[in-house]
Amino acid sequence: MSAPRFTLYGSLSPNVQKAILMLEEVGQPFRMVPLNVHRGEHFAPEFTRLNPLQRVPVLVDHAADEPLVIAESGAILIHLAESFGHLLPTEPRRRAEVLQWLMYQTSTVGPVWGQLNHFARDGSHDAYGLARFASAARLVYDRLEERLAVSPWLGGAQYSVADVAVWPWVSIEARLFGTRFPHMAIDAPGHPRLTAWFRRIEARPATRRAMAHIAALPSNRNTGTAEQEDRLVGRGAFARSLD
Ligand SMILES: N[C@@H](CCC(=O)N[C@@H](CS)C(=O)NCC(=O)O)C(=O)O
Repeated sequence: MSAPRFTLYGSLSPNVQKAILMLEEVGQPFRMVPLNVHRGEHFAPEFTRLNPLQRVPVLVDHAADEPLVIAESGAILIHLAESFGHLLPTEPRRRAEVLQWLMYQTSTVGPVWGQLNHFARDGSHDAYGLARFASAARLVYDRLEERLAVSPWLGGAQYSVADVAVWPWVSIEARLFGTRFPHMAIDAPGHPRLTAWFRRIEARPATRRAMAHIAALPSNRNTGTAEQEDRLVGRGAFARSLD
């Protein structure tokens, strides 16, 4: 049996889950290389050579003689969509709409919810940071609900990479915070369209296969030492000089 065309480096994080979801959408087998970011495995020289940004996910496409290495989850989704002609329209207007919502995910949904995760979970006692990002996160939920009131899918008339990018984030935030921040629960009454959208995607065969794959990945939370956690978030001895 030949080796799969793709290798994916990653953890259990939502940005990695996006890539898994998309690989299942395009029906491509892949080799998964799990990295524990809490232990700083993504700072190792071998991984840094692949991605100098020291972030996961990283996808390697071995189709050509010289493997193509892609970091940034949005770029990974676009590469897979274009390679297999799936979930990214070519007609300029429809494509622009999809890309707008994909960029909204990478520029806003992920970073805002990621900051909330930090202030709500990681032993932070910064009440201002928590209040600021809890409110910003709520605004994102409201924006998604507004969008789904005028469009069946985030990217327009068809399921697209924009939906693939947002779905794992909604899934993970619900699991982490659905009790503490009730609007984040999947079935919260305040966002019926988002709930219906989530359930439609959850029922897709590719999503089911992706979730089975994700369920088999190790959870690395609370596995890092205090020093490794400081390095991960760039604080304490790892804070950058502001001189
Ligand atoms: N914009 C990047 C964000 C990637 C990212 O933040 N990945 C996290 C896991 S979700 C990571 O690698 N964190 C390790 C670190 O920040 O050192 C993407 O969309 O791929």
